[in-house]
Amino acid sequence: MTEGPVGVAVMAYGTPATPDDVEAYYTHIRRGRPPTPEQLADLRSRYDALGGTSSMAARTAAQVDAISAALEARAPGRCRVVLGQKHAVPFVEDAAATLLAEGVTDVVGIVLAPHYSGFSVGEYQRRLADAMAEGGGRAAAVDRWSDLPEWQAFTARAVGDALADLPAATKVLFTAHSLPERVLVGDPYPGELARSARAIARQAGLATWAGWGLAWQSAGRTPEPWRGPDVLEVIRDLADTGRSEGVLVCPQGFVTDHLEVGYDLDIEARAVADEVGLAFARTRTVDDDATVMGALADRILAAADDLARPEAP
Ligand code: FEC
Repeated sequence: MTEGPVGVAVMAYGTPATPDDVEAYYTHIRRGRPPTPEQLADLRSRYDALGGTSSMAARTAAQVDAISAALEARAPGRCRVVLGQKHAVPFVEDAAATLLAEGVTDVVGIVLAPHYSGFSVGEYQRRLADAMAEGGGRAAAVDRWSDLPEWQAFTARAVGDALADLPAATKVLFTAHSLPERVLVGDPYPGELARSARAIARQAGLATWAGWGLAWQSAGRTPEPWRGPDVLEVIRDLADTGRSEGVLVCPQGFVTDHLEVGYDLDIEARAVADEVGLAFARTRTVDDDATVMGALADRILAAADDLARPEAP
């Protein structure tokens, strides 16, 4: 057990700070390979549609502040909270360096994404653990929180509220970021998504036979197979059945209104729904909801307690 505060690395995807940062950001996502001019133009046009950048930076900062305030309320002075991002400064490694420089050697990492995949959340946690270990520190992980009752209840309410303004024959599609099939072999991600969708649908009182389904979104523009079906395809299929008048997309894999929600759903999926004659809406995301951020703080404190426990002889 170490003296002093425990570090908390709240980790998020990151977004370009300005339109000029889009190329460097995209290059980082592509693990150092610069995008082609066409790929860059395509990504820029999506950010342009949102006004040049996404609102993710401000929204992530609000989430970090809310988690910080919840930790402080529960355990005054116990935690030192820092932000660490996957693809933009401050990087995950910067978060570890900040803590180590302050003499904080124990850290709990939590990713602002509810479901675990070795390729997504696992990578954040590995990067944090490696960076802490290099400086003589150690890391514990809150790997998943899609089972959090407060988050499920928030999302079920969001579904119910959105359905109130849609036709009675509306299907709810729970979506998450697609991943390449190759990384999903033996990975818990699809199962976790199915379980949380089922729990939220049940709480929202959706009919299981036709009321809801699962779909994937935002697959990468690479030739390898990505997990499907894609939400755009599902919306078209739904219209073809002739049994639905509307579609409500619930992006359960995301926690805020960033590019993947603001463009891929609010612009692209809405356009497909308009084209095939279905009413369209998507549910609000959790953002910095105080109850859910408080419940995350409880998970963080439980992980900190485990880390502080003296090792068994
Ligand atoms: O608003 C913003 O500026 C940032 C939005 C953003 C979020 C996000 C979340 C996830 N991604 C995940 C997986 C992949 C894989 C690739 C990939 C590529 C991109 C590109 C952009 C982008 N992602 Fe992302 N992602 C966001 C943005 N993502 C931009 C590059 C252009 C494009 O393909 O659209 C493919 C590259 C690779 O092989 O690594 C895979 C997953 C999440 C959800 C979990 C998380 O938040 O970490 C999974 C937000």
